[in-house]
Amino acid sequence: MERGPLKVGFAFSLSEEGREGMRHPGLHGVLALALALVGCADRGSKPTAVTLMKALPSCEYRCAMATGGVARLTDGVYVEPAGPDSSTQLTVRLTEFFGLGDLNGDGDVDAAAVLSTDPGGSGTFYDLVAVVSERDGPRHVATASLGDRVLVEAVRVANGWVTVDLLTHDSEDSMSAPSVPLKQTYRLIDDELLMVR
Ligand SMILES: [Ca+2]
Repeated sequence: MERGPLKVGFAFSLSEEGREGMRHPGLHGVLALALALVGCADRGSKPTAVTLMKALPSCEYRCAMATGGVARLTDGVYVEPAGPDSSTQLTVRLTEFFGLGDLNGDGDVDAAAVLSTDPGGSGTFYDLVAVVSERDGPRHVATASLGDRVLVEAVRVANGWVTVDLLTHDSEDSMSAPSVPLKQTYRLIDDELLMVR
């Protein structure tokens, strides 16, 4: 189920470095844009909030439902046939919900984002993913399932904690209309996103 167009770039506060880059694009801005355009191939440069944010829609994400267990997104979307000779498609999509901050304590900015996976049948499955900045580029290191047809409302990163606000279902809800508000908090520990409360 599609929930509006991909909108990357409004759900976080730019660092001072990011703001500076936006005000004075110049050579620095051109370089940042060029690096962003190659997405996960952004290798060897110091990660910034801006370059990481722009790389997310072209990163490679582990996805158990995809062939080979990997979905490399293009413009925030990955599509493949749902099965041999299938007329339906598996679609993995980067939603507009993400937060930026240092998740693994190494001082470099990382991202927590939400992917949706529509396997081409019933259901759309939402996952919280952790993408950490490494020397050779951003890397998807951990996934936590948020559920089938939940409604994600916000993702925030603060002091290494990831908080997700969402609506989930009670026994009265139809799958298309979750009504129960939940706030879940995660921490990235040893490349696992653990729900801590
Ligand atoms: Ca980090």
